[in-house]
Amino acid sequence: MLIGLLGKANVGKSTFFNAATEQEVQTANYPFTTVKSNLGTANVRVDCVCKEFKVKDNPIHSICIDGVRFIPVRMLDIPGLVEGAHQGRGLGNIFLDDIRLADVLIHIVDGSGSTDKDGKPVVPGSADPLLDVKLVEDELDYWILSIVNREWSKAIKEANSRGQKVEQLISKRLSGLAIKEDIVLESLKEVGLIGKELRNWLEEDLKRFSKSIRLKGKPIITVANKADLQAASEVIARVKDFKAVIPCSSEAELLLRRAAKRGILTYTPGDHSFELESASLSEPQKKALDLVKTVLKRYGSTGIQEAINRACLGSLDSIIVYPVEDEVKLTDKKGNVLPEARLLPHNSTVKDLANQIHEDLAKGFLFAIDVRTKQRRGSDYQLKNNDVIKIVSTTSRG
Ligand SMILES: Nc1nc2c(ncn2[C@@H]2O[C@H](COP(=O)(O)OP(=O)(O)OP(=O)(O)O)[C@@H](O)[C@H]2O)c(=O)[nH]1
Ligand SMILES: [Mg+2]
Repeated sequence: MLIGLLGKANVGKSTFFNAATEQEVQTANYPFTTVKSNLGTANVRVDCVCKEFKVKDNPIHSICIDGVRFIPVRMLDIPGLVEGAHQGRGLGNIFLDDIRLADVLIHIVDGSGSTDKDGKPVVPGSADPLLDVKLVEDELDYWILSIVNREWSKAIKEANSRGQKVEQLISKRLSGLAIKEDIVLESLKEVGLIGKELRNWLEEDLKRFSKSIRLKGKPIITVANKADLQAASEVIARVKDFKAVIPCSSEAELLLRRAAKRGILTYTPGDHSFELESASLSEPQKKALDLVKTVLKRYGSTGIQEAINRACLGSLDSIIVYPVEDEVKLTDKKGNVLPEARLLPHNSTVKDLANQIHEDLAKGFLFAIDVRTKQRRGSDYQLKNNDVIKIVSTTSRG
């Protein structure tokens, strides 16, 4: 799974990225600090099944802290988007190319209203984040439209001569965006274009269809960053009347993670509070913690974890499955208890899980055991969230 972080320049995308992935990419208070995207690993936070099964786990591909499991997901910090990117303005196609493979997008806006449309600093509260929302969503719609209707008349002729269906033609055009045929079909249905001959499509049809594809194929979670700044309360309250946003302070999350690393405090990402470990704090440290406390008090958390979880579990409706090789001890071959937690699309089958673990495991698939119920499951069994599964395969015997 890949989360893309996008937004206009200077809103805090790289700061969000650093806080979520614990990397140290460059950030600065001027536009276009990031000119090449950065790839890192963030985590989805879920309640682990170790508590239910009353076991002490020792995961190898994820982390479990007191029953809270952190599952890795890839995250891409993308350079700032400018109006007209779909026509090649700013970094144009490079920027849009970065979005192609993202399964879900986190759109970061400046919740304190302190950057203009080009990302230049302005008086806090004077810029309107709703304009950023429109700018980015419009750009994505135009971009998808330009891919769908590229050399449209020629494409219609070719499709007719080959007897190609509408959904096949369009899916082929969108394959580079990792948008599958079922999404194309759903969108055609939604905008009432099923059965309408391509040559009869109007410009308006293409526009409505492209927007529907964007909403389904590249879901967006909107985050109002810089929530720690004084002007943010009023700006975010105003935005919330028109758009669902998650208030967020990347700065606060960054401070918490760095302080936790240095042993100054204990903090589990996504928690509503932290525990101070050090009694002697310098003045700058006290000031930084005051900022963090204000954010936690006002919004309940820094918002970073909530955004990641909503993107992966809410928008994409993914499920978590725990594969094991020993259904009694819940271990892998090496004795690691609940060794991994896998994030899968919500309609995944046991066979999909086997394929994800290893092609050979899927090839030799015999049956699976649902560890919770001890029932045998066939390859088409649709997995549920928190299933613990053992796969029995000719390749796993002996
Ligand atoms: N107060 C506050 N400042 C923040 C927050 N997040 C980022 N900033 C500041 O905003 C400025 C821009 O941050 P970046 O992370 O470089 O922004 P960006 O969106 O990656 O910018 P570009 O790469 O230029 O598009 C920096 O001065 C950050 O310190 C936040 O949550 N609160
Ligand atoms: Mg940046």
